[in-house]
Amino acid sequence: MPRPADREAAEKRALALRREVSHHDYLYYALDSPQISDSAYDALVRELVEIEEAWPDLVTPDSPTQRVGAPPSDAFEKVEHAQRMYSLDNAMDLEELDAWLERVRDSLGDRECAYVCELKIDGSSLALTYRDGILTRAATRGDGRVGENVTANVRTVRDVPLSLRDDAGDASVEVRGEVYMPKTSFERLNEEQEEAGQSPFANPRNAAAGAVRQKDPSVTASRDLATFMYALADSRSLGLSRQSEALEWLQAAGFHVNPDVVTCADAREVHAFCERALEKREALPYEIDGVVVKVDAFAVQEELGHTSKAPRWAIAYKFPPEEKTTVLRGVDVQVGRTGALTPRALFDPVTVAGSTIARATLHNEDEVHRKDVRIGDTIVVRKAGDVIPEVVGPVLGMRPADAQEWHMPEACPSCGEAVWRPEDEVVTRCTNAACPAQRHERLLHWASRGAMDIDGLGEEILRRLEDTGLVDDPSDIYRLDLETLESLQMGREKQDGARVTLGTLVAGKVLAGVVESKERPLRRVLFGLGIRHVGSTVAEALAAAFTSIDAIQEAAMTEPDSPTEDPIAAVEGVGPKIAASIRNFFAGEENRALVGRLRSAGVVMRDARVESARPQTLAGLTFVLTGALARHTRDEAGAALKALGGKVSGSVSAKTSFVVAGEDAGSKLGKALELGVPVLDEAALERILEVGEPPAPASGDTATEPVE
Ligand code: 3BA
Repeated sequence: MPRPADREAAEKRALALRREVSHHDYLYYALDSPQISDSAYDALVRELVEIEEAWPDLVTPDSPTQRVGAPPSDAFEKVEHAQRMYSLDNAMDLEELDAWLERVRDSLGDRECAYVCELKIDGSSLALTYRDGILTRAATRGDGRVGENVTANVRTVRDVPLSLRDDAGDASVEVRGEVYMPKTSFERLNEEQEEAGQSPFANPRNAAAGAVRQKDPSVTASRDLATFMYALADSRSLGLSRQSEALEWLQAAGFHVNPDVVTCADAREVHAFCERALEKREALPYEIDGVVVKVDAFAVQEELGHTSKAPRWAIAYKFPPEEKTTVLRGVDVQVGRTGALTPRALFDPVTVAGSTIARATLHNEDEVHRKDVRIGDTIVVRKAGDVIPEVVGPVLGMRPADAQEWHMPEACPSCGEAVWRPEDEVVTRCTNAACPAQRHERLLHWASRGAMDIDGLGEEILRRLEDTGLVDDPSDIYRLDLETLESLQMGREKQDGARVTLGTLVAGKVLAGVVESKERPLRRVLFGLGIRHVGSTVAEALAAAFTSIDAIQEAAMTEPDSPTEDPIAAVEGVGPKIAASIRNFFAGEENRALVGRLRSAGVVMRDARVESARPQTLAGLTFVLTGALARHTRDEAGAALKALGGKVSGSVSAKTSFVVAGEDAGSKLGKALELGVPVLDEAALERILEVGEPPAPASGDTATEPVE
């Protein structure tokens, strides 16, 4: 095509090309039935790009050339949904599904009620706002009231129309649905992640959610996302009266609508749909995790209404977790930092619920025998909660004659010393304090983020320091100098056979991390020591009560006159069992020697006395922090809440007062929504810390009340 002669001709041609390209996008993405070849399509796009380059002022926001355009951004702006995005109640089996169908029927009397069955796409929820037919905003669901503005990223998703088609052409609507990653793209992405040394995504849902939350839209564009849209925020204003009509409207307006939708008249038909969906599941190019059943008529939907979190007129029937069979090739044993030996199943790799797994913990010896799995067995595996690999059991009918029963080794696989399992315990332990595997785990724990958080001291460097005899216990870390570190030989060999050394730059970074960690608060030191039963919560309580390791040691070494006068057991959250474990730790001469070496190496292990306590205005309130906050670490935020008298807990229950949800908040946020616990964002948290008061309680049935 020759380039248009003048601006006017160019404008006309650009308009025609945009219509043409977006029409072919619709045929390709929404209807899955392209009518021109890829090269013919590319030629149209190329011509449009050339015109827009020659006359940049002719570029329109809905031009197909504008999918990737926005520069990377740092944070996502919070946006309020015009209408609440509810979640879905779950039916975990057919019985629960039937109970729901029954309830709906009961509340309708003898009136007839049709249902729409849709596949439940394993993706991430999305809301698209169109103003006068043009896509102006895309938002994540967030907590249902406030989501994140991900417009620049979502514009790169090829099946999201940048403008509405035909009759819908100038509508102002909010369209909702799911953004997902096809199975093949997900597998490819995970291979790339692993090649790049990054951890793979647990499932396509996480991968899709991660892709729409990329800082750089061009990264989102490369992730091959797609959408299925299924809801309109305000269908009634469009003159629609049922879900089935809304789906037709969406399809006609240019959206990608899942073709596997059936209107069912009764429970029997709903069941049949669920069965067929389960049979289809494996062959589908995208992951589904159930079926969503919705009452078709909007009038009936309105009658049924909502609970505080979900509509009563819809339910998600969740498939039982996907199970696969594979062959158990062996069982290895991992040694933890306390010497606990954990058997782990090693099997032929299988893809389950979207990702490849090849191992699963077997927890302990009894568990292996209770499950009766033998090496050589064909075994059934699945992912618990769709994330953690789990061995369900053997397929007994396929057991080979030479299948080998597994027994806990009598010697530690790391140090070779005899292992020991107390009569009344399930855990077998290596009790050799010098065991290299335990030493390694203890050092890793000391340096880990929850403990001393030594920046730069990773697993590989630590292992080299242990192998070369430079580091044996945590105090040795503080004796390292720059010279030793920079000449540390690392595992890899250069082409000429010479070993790679750590080098000055990395050594300096490690050393800076080590030095900085000397002044960590006492609770981190106590947790880092790995005293049995002293987790981060107990460590914190001890630190607050004693403020120095010397005071704890002194209390631990002094026999109380009576158990009721034990100053350690008197600390809230520390019972006699924990107190005994602490006494036992300090009774060990080598442990006291370690504390002494840490002290002389300059590790502080003492908290400055809090000068003036702030008024305890949050007393009686329990907070749970989940997800990544942008401006604080969870530890900092927790410490600040505690300084005002609030309690911080690791798990959500009905007693939780508030959940503070950061980025990528997962199951804890889900639990909060389920229980109706108010959810706060980071801004609301900051407000609490500033004014020292919790937000006013939510009113009415609104269980979640984000504070903006
Ligand atoms: N239909 C997810 N919610 C869904 C509109 C309602 C709904 C879903 C659905 C509330 C799927 C909760 C988050 C949300 C839009 C609220 C579906 C699917 N319908 N087919 C009834 O395929 N995963 N999820 N999304 N509004």
